[in-house]
Amino acid sequence: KVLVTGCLGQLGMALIKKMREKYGVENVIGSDIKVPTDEVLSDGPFVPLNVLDKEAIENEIVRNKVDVVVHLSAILSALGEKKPDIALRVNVSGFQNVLELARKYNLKLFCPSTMGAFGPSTPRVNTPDLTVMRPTTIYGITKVHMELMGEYYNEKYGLDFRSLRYPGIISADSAPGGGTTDYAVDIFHSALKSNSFVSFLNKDTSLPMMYLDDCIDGTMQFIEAPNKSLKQRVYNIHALTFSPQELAEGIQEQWSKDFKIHYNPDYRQAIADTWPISLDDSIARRDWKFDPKINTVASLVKIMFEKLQAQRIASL
Ligand code: VAH
Repeated sequence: KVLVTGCLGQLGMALIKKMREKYGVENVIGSDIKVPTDEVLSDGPFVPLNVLDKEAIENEIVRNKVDVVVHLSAILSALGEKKPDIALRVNVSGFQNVLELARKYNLKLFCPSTMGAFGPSTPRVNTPDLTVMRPTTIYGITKVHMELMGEYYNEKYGLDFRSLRYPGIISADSAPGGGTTDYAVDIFHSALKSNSFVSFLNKDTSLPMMYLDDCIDGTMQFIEAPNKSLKQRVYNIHALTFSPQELAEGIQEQWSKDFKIHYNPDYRQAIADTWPISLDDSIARRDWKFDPKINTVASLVKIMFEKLQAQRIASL
C-alpha cells in the first residue's frame, strides 16, 4: 500500500489518480493537511495528516500496512522566501519524520527534489546530476538536505530512498502554489480570461520545464524501477526549456495573435536567476528509460489549451 502526503497539491492530485487506476483505489491512501473537496479523492481512502505530527503518520502507516511512502508535502521556492520558518519546519522536520518512519518500518520512500537544489555557482546549461550544489533559497537548501539525508539512510540502513529533481511542472487540472515556475501555468488561465498576461519573470528567463503527465509517468516508472537498475538515488529529469517570451510566442501562434504579455519582474526573478536553464537527464534516460513526450513549446501550448477548453465546456 502507498501513502501519499501532500496529495492535494499540483502533483499529488494527478499522481494519486494514476496510482489508484493502476494499483487499486484501496491501495493508495491520500493525506494532506487540507481537507479534500475534489471528487477524485472522495472515491478512495484519505487521512488528514500534518507531516510535523510524527505519531499520527506512524499510526496511519501501521494501521494501513503501508509499504511505500510518496512524500509530496513541501513549501516551494517563492513561498519559502516569504515564510522561511515554515519552509524549514515542513521541508526539513516533516521530511525527517517520514524518513525515520521509513527506516523503522522498512518502507520504500520517494520524495521529489528540484532544479531549485542548484544555485548560482552551478553550471547553468545542461546541468548534470553530479555538480556544485550551493542553492541560495531556503527551498533549495531544504531539498539538498533531503537528498543527502536520503542517500545517507540508503547507505547506512539500506533504505530504498528515491528522488527526482523536477523542473517546473505545467498542469491544466491542478494548480501549483508558491513556486517560481508557476507563471508558466498562470499564463494559460490569463490568456483564456483576458488574452493578456503580466509575467513576474523577465522575458528572457529560460527555465527547465515539463508537462504534468510526463512528470507523473516518469515518477511512477522510477518508483517501480527495479532497485538494481538504479545507479544512484537521485536523478535529474527534464523535458524542455523556454522563457516567458518564447511561451508567449507559442500562445500567439496557436491561440491568438493579439495575446499580449507585459513583464513586471518581482522577488521571484532573483530566485529564477540562480537556477539552471536546462538539465542533463541522460542518466535517467539510460538507467530507467525516462522518456517525456511533450518536448516542444508548440506541443505544450496545444495540450494545455485542449485541456483547459475541455474543462471550460464541462463546467458550463
Ligand atoms: C518552484 N515549481 O518553482 C517549483 C520547483 C523547479 C522549481 O521546485 O518552486
